[in-house]
Amino acid sequence: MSVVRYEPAGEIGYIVVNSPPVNALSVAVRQGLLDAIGTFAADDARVAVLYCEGRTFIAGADISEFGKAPVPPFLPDVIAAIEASTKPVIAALHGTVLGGGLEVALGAHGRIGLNGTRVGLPEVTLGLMPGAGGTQRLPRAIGIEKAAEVITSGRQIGAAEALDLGILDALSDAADARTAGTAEAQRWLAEGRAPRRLSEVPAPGITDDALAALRAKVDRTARGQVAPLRALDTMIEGLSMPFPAAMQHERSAFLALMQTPERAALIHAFFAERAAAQMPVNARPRQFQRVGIIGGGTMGQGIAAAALNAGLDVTLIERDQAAADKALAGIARMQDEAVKRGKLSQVDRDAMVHDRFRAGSDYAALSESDLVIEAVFENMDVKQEVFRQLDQVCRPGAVLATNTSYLDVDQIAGVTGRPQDVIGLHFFSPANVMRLLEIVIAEATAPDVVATAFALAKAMGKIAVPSGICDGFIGNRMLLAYRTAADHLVLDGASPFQVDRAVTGLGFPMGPYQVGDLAGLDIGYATRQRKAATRDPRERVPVFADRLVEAGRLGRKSGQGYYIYDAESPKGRPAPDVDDLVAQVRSDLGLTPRSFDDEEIRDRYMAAMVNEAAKILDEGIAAKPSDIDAVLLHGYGFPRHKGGPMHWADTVGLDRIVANILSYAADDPYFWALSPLLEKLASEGRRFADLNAKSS
Ligand code: 3H9
Repeated sequence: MSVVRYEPAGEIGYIVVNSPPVNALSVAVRQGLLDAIGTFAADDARVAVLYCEGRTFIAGADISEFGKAPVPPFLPDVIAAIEASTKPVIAALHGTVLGGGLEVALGAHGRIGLNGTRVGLPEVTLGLMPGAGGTQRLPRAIGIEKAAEVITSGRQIGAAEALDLGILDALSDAADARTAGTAEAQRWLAEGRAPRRLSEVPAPGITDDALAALRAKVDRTARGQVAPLRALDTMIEGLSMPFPAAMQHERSAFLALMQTPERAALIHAFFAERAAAQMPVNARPRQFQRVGIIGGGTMGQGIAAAALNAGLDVTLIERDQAAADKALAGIARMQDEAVKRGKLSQVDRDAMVHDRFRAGSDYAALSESDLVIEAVFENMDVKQEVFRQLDQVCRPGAVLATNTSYLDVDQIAGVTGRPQDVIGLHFFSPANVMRLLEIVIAEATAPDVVATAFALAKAMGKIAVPSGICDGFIGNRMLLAYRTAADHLVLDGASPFQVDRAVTGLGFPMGPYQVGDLAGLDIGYATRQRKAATRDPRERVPVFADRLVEAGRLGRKSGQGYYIYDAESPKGRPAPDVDDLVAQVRSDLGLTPRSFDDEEIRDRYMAAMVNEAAKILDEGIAAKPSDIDAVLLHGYGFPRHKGGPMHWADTVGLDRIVANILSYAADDPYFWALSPLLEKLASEGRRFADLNAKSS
């Protein structure tokens, strides 16, 4: 069946797109739209309604066509044909009207949206800019400043705001887009309205000062990405040209961005997230409506909020009623915050906190739970005791999950009589905000339990990545490796502040010492103390970090760590004595410092990350390289416009990374033991991406 059809129905003609999953503008859809607009022109209908079947109106250009030679008809021409129609065309919108989808709607003469519709121009999130008139029609519809915000942020806009801004003409509570579009078309017919073409609206202007302020703001928030500023400039430049010239100008800027490594990285990230969500098993999920949570600390509260937001019922167990009440208060506060930010209605908030949430101290309350997530103190004995109790009270078939971030899930499952029901669900804090969920599949975990974990992740809007069992799973194991590389740099002569600067220069929001301060320096200290007795003598200890903790400097929570946090610098300024403290440690250890430039710092940091990732892949802990990218992008602040460490490594060249590691290994062969997989790929001239292709 054709992906676009024209249905004549008297005075109204329907242009119907049906191209699952998201009605993206593939070449077939573009051609279909062009044909349909021609049929409408020749038909007796006096107005057309353009709408989509399925879950959404057109969600954009077909991303899978990017990077290949463009095939006509090109989208700007299709939209020009829609706009040029002498009879009105009304776009009836539902779902996520994004990118080229919104550009098609802006080419129509009227736009009505169902309640719940979301619109946006997310091209910059793919390293692109709107390439089918978005930079020229949107400012004519809503003004330069608002259009600049929409285009350079790439954010999705809710229906009410879209109406307010003037992107939509009207909202409808009809049951479907066809009904809404029909009502709007009848109104147009009754009023005898003629097409209003945005390309014919006079271009708005902006003062030099306002433009300078806008550019400065976009530059600040772009964090090294090219597309947002390029999009802004193209919009402004185009507005001073005749419309057809502006369209040419936009098209060439769009095609130029298509060639950038940033675009390749961002689109890689898009597909990596979706590839990670492909379940490694073929099974149907069990039901998981009633969720139990053990532990009401920060993590337990965050998981509870995420479950409530997903529409699930939550029973939270704490050690006593006072602790349970405290958890309830914490969750209520989180949801109040969400109401304040407009993310949640007061009615939904009340239903969550009063009707769908219970907190108590008796495990018996979990007897009917479908899925229980343990989020207690990170200690094997404590966790095993929790699972023994769960084994006693939970109904047969309930999924039992641990939120451990390091411990062996097999050992936890082993204390129950139902290891097939046990799985790891490693949430990241704050769990109601962070999108990553590592799904740790244990030796005996049943396929339908794995399927349940993936279904839960989808319900919660999380990026699920499967992981095998090892110390730290995918993300924390890599974190340890690159943090250690940073510590070695400091021991050997770099300042912690220089390391942070070099790392943020790569696009990370924070460097390792800023992250340490934020998390609390006592955490790493406690781990080092615990591991001291079994530590390999070749391992180098960051004694300077221990000295800070021993002096009571725990990071943000104590007002001082590597940085000082006070009213003058709430986000922290370098503590002036840290470099001396580090120098003293070097001298105590008999180390002769040398200097590092930022490039070497970055090379070492990234080499440690990539080398560990290759080992993780080789051991089968991660299923494919793009899964590792998804983990680092969503749990560890890896700059999205670099695509993730595996994509980054492919871009830099594996042979270069191997050569670096071999040169570092001359001084420290223990830490810099080269991954055999990395060595093999480099010697064969292959890339990590080749392994993605193999596994997908
Ligand atoms: C653009 O429009 C440029 C123009 O300005 C100029 C052109 C000249 N193409 O995310 P989901 C697939 S740039 C191809 O799991 P959800 C996706 O891979 C584009 N495929 O569902 C997945 O496939 P699979 C601007 C696409 O409900 C399946 O659909 N548009 C596209 O959680 C389901 O996706 C965007 O950036 C696409 N455009 O979310 C929008 N979109 O099942 C990008 C999705 O095989 N898309 N697929 O893994 C999204 O943000 C989300 O997919 C959306 C649905 C919100 C639409």
